[in-house]
Amino acid sequence: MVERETGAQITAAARILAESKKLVVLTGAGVSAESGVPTFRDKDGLWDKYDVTTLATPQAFEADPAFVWQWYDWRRQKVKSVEPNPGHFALAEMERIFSGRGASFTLVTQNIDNLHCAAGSRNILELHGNIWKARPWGTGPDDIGVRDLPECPLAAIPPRDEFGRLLRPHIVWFGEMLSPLISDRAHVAASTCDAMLVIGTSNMVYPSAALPYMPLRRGAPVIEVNPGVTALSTDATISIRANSGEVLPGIVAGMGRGNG
Ligand code: BV8
Repeated sequence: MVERETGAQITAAARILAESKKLVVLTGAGVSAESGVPTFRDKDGLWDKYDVTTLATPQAFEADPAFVWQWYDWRRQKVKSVEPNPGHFALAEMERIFSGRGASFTLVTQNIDNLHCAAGSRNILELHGNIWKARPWGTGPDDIGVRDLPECPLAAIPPRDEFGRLLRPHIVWFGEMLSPLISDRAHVAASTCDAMLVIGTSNMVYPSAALPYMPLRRGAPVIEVNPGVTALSTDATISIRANSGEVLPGIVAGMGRGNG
C-alpha cells in the first residue's frame, strides 16, 4: 500500500528521472532484502549475528581462511537460492529506457550478490566485488587472476587454484582499498551525473557513502528510497520512506507516463 505522500514523491521522482540525461543509481543491501538476502545492519542483519572483524577483514582471512570461506560458502548458498525482486527488475527496465533515449545510466552497487546482473542490468560497477568470483590470496582487485568461482557448495574449503595457490573471495573487506578502476569510474559518474537515485543503503560505509554528496554539492537532485531513516535522509532532495520492490516499478511507470 503506497501512502498518499509517497505517491506524490513517486510522481516527483519520476519527473526528475524522465528529464535526466546522466543518471547514477547507488544501491546497497536493502535492494536485495525483498529477495530474502539478509542486510548487514538491520535487525536480524548479518552484523547482528556475526562479528565483522572476524569475517570481513584481510586479517581475519589470513588468520583462518577456512573459517572465512565457510561463511562465504553459506552466503553463496543463500544467494544462489533467491531471485531478483521487482526492485531489481525495475532498475533493469529503467536502464533500458535511458539507453533507448541515448541517455547515460550507471548502476553503482555495494552489493556482491550479483542480483542486479541476474535481473538484466548491464552497466554495473561493483564497488565491493562479487560473491561468485575469487582471486589468488595476495593479489589486488585489478590484478590478473580474478576468476569466476561458480561451484556451490564448495567441494574444498579453502579453495585453491590449479597451481595450489590459496584463493580469496573477490570482495573488498574493511580496511582494504577498492579497485582503483571501479572506484575511479564511480567517482567520475557521480561527479558528472545530473541526478542520483540512492536505494537500500544505510550510507555508512566509505568511500561509497560519499558518492551522493557529489551531486548534492552541485545542486543536482538526489532521490533516496529506503523504509528507514539514514544519514542521507535529511540531505536528500526526495526521501521516499518505502521498500524498493514496492516503489521502483511505480517510478519507472511514472517515467513512461510523461511525468517529465
Ligand atoms: C577503505 C564486503 C581505504 C564484505 C563491505 C578504519 C580502518 C580502515 C578503514 C576504515 C576505518 N574506519 C572507517 C573506515 C572506512 C571503512 C568504513 O567505511 N567503515 C564504516 C563501517 C565506518 N571503509 C573501508 O574499510 C573501505 N575501504 O576505506 O579503504 C582504507 C584502507 C586502509 C586503511 C584506511 C582506509 C572498504 C569498505 C567495504 C567493506 N566491505 N562488505 C561482505 O559483504 O561480505 S561493507 C558492507 O557494508 C557491505 O558491502 C555493504 O554493501 C556495505 C554497506 O551496507 P549497506 O549496503 O548500506 O547495508 P546496511 O545493512 O548497512 O543497510 C541496509 C539498508 O537497506 C538500511 O538502510 C535499510 O533501512 C534498507 N532497507 C531494508 N529493506 C529495504 C531497504 N531499502 C529498500 N528496500 C527495502 N526493502
